[in-house]
Amino acid sequence: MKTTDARFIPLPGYREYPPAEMLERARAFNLDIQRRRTVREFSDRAVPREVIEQCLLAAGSAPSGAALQPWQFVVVGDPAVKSRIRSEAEKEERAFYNGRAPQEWLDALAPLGTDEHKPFLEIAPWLIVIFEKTHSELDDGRRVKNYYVGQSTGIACGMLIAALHATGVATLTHTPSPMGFLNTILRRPKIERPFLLLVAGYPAPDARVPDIKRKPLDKIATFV
Ligand code: IYR
Repeated sequence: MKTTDARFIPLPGYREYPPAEMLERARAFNLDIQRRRTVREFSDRAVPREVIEQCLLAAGSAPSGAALQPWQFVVVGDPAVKSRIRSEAEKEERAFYNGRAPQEWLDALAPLGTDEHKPFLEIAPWLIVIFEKTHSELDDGRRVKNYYVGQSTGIACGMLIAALHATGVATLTHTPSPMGFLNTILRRPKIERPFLLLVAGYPAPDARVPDIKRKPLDKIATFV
């Protein structure tokens, strides 16, 4: 397809707000998203599949390189599959915590209190495995290269986490490394690379999180 084949429609759905309302909305959004914390202690209570589906649709609306949407979400609710994932992830994590990770990395992780035990992979109702795709299959069956795959998939994951948070679903961004075992267990093709494993569910009633602070604006942003 050439650029000249592009078809356009009037911008649908855009909303402008008066500046005061803009600021109010920005503040409200920030306040709400500041309540998001990464959770490592989950309840086994069920979260309806339809909730996850809506959040995935939201994530799938993310901008992407050449609008090719280079992601695949694989949602695992089957206890047997979750158990296999836990067992393979813990194998990698044992190697990570017992020699593979340099001391500097282990020091950086110390405030989080993480270790090789990953019971949440079996306890939480849903594991959402996000794959980044090096190639896309077009409707006519042709295989084309994807662009900015990491950026695109990262944005989609951010939107997924935000959507789940807005819904009341807690998440953990888990990155066992390496993650190749996810292709095997979930039978995904080579063009899909595991990007992130998102654990989703209700927090355990007694869930605790590390006492860490977020950087202030002047440490994360510069206006020029
Ligand atoms: N994948 C390991 C280690 C780990 C790495 C980072 I960077 C974290 O922010 C947290 C954990 C684990 O999940 O324990």
